[in-house]
Amino acid sequence: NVTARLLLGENCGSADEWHRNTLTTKQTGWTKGSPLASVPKHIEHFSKFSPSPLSMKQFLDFGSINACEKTSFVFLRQELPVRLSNIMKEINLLPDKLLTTPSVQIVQSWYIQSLMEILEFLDKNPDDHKVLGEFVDALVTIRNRHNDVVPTMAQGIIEYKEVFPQDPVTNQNIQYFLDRFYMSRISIRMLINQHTLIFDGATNPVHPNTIGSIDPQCQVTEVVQGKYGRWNCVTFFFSSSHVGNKKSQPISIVYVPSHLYHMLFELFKNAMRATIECHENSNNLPPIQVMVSLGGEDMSIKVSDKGGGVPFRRIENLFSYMYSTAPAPQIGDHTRTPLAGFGYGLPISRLYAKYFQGDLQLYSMEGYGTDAVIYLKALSTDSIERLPVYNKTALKNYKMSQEADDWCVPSKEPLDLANFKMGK
Ligand code: W6P
Repeated sequence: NVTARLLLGENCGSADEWHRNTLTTKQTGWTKGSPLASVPKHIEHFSKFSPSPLSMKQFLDFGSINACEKTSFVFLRQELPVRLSNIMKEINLLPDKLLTTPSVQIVQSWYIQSLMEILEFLDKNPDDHKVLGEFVDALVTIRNRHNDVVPTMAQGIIEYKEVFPQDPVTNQNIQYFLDRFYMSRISIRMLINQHTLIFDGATNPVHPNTIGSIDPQCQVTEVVQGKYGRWNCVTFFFSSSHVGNKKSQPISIVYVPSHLYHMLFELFKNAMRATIECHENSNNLPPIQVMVSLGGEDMSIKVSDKGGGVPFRRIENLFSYMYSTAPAPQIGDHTRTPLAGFGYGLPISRLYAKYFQGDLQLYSMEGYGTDAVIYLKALSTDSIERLPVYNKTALKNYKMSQEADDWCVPSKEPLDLANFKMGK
């Protein structure tokens, strides 16, 4: 029972330092000879490899007629341990007060368990069909095990925040880690989804031309219009919303429709909320406008609302895991936390955009409204996975100490000029 042992582990060291914390058998209480005892050694080995980012073309090749399940299997039984181990090294660099929270311990145990299950396949025969089938089953088990990583990590942050009040350094470090951790997770799930979808022998009945989760002709305006998922109340909104592009032609790119849907859903949700809250006393809501544009390099989608905007100072906070991790509101508590309800939607949507070399940015004018823009690569040759790698630079970023800022702190007190009076 991995979880139980990890919870019993003594990972207690200095309190608030972001320092190296190598997982040892002593710390975890693992007994020598158990399969778990060899895990740190495997993490050491596989974290020395850099993850191999795949391009859209490579993803599509795995699903084409000449590619085979065997090739994908041999690639994944190496690449998945590499990606898992790289990020597990970073988990171990978390400050003890965060690493030892029950929630983070559980997440860590899931990673250890999944790594072990994939390593089982290293000495198996790729020509054995039974092995290939077992591998698909193992991947499905692993994917399900990690379904709740995001809320579980959020719980860990809440537990940590109870001990440490929000401070800028903590916020920066958590931002750095979670951006890398969730990007790694997106990429690992992408690999697992591709393999399990392509080699389960069935075609997608709704979208027969997809290669795994990739649509080689993803119609962007169709995803915007909600044809890929249920928009629920959003469809209603579309009656008054304008979706346009310059030439009124269908625009398609090689992309993962579910990722695009996730980002757009988040942007619409926020735009609608701002619009409704800003015009509470009016029976006429200004429409949300969408502009889709295809250029030589970028495919951009702009979602514009007239919901009153956000002060520039607060924009960064909309993407902050720390500031948007609010404990569940207590019954009877009517104090409104400024960002409660935003959740992790925006930072994770931005990761989806960045995953294939795009971005997501907000341009807001307080008092008027907000433009949210998704930038994606127009060319599949530019759509290459953007992956974190554990190396000296990453290590340095975790060792950051609490030093003074090199910019002055503005003071709201009036300057007492008497201090500067020269004697006559
Ligand atoms: C707002 C805040 C926001 C975030 C993301 C997208 C749109 C909007 N509008 O007022």
